[in-house]
Amino acid sequence: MASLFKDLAKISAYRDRRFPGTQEEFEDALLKATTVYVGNMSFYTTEEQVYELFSRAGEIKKIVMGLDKNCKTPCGFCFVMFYSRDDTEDSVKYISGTILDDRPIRVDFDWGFQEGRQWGRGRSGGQVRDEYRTDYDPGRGGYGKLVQKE
Ligand code: GTA
Repeated sequence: MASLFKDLAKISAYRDRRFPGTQEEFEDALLKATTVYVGNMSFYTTEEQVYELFSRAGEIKKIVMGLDKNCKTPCGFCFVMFYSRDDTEDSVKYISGTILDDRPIRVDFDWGFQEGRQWGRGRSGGQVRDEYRTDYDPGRGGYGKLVQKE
């Protein structure tokens, strides 16, 4: 079956500034990826819940939960690794935008998990987006970190 994800503009808007290669290598990795990044998760969602949901797309090799680098607690994202590319594409097609713990999650192709990528990169330990947001989000620790410090 022809892939729906040949057009890189449609494949991912995210660019990892810590990817250790060229833009071309980054794009190539995304086109072959069997790993997805899952964003906009609640801090309370467990690995078991992620497993249950993503198993609907195919057999999962491994899940890595994203953690706050200071507290070592879940901070609202994870990586799901599949065995097959077709299952990976299905998870992006069918699971992205679905509701998990009352939140629409975002499923994005990922260039590949490496040790260290499980940690939030925000100054306060969590994800960068939770540093700057100004809304109140009870599933993600309340207000953004900068607002909390004001
Ligand atoms: N495949 O979309 C993604 C993705 N994201 C958002 C994070 N990761 C992702 N991987 C894929 N797709 O391993 C991965 C990272 C890392 C881990 C934690 O998750 O590769 P992070 O979220 O803490 O930090 O990463 P990251 O990704 O380096 O943050 P970045 O790109 O600076 O900013 C993410 C978002 O935060 C921006 O899109 C924007 O919405 C917001 N943001 C960033 N800077 C500002 C700012 N100055 N003001 C306001 N908002 C900001």
